[in-house]
Amino acid sequence: MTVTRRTILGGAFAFAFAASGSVFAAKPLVMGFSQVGAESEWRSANTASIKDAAKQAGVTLKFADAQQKQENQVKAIRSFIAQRVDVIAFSPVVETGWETVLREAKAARIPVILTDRAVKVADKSLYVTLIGSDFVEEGRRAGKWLADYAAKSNKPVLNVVELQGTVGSAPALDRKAGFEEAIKGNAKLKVIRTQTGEFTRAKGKEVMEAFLKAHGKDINVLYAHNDDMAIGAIQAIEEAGLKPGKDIIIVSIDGVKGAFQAMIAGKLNVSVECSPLLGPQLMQAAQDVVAGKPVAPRIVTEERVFPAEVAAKELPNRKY
Ligand code: GZL
Repeated sequence: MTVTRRTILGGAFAFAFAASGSVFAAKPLVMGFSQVGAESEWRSANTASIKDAAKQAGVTLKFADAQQKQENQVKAIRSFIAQRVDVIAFSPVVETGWETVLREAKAARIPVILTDRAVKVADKSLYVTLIGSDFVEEGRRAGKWLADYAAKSNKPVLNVVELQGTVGSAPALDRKAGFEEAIKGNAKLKVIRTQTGEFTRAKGKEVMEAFLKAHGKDINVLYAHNDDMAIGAIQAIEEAGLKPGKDIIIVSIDGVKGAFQAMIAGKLNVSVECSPLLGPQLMQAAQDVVAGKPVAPRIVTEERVFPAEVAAKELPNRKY
């Protein structure tokens, strides 16, 4: 564990106090945070959680929205290094292309914390920890729910279309892998189309319109990697004169309020929770790493599966 600048500074403060008898107010921790963007309800809730938690913890937050562009995140991280922040945190829009900038942060002796999404780097010392969900498990849970549904269906085969998240992002890669693992060898489930909807409502609607144009009533199931794309697809399904949640069964991930409302309206069949409320864990990890305390290399959030039948009861309890 590298001795951080702040630990040395902390010692200096202690010495100054002992020598001079006067007290210095400890300088608030300064965090640079690079956020993916504002592409979904989930992301907005994640941003709110981080900003609220920083305020609660007395952390000075320098926040940068990358508008889903990796080059903007790299620029923001370089700016945080130049400003000599105490800690850098970010949710990487895609898994690859981070080695160079993370090496620059390491050379500047500024610890880096990943939230939400993972990066693929050979040198694991380039970041302290990853705080966030197990996306493969989320994909498995979506696939298992659908396999249980298919087992009870009187249709010989259910044709599935898939709206993937952002190309190259950890949630898109892992949710696809987990879903495929859960339905592998299931003769009743056949994925006939898969394409990115970029985690947004607009793109999810646009791609679902294309799926419907090509396959129409042959589509039995939609698997969407997030609720926002599912909600966009619901609009496309209704505009095509079909009933979402009935003619086309919809399985989605995130568990945002919009999904609960769609389930209560009978238009969405299940949402697998993916909690965006990572702010408090992030601030705690930041304070620990800056104080030189050990931090677990992986902090996984606890999550549930919400089928439509529990949506009305659960909605009042939802925090995002
Ligand atoms: C998952 C997060 C994903 C959400 C989407 O942790 O990275 O990005 O599932 C969001 O809603 O856009």
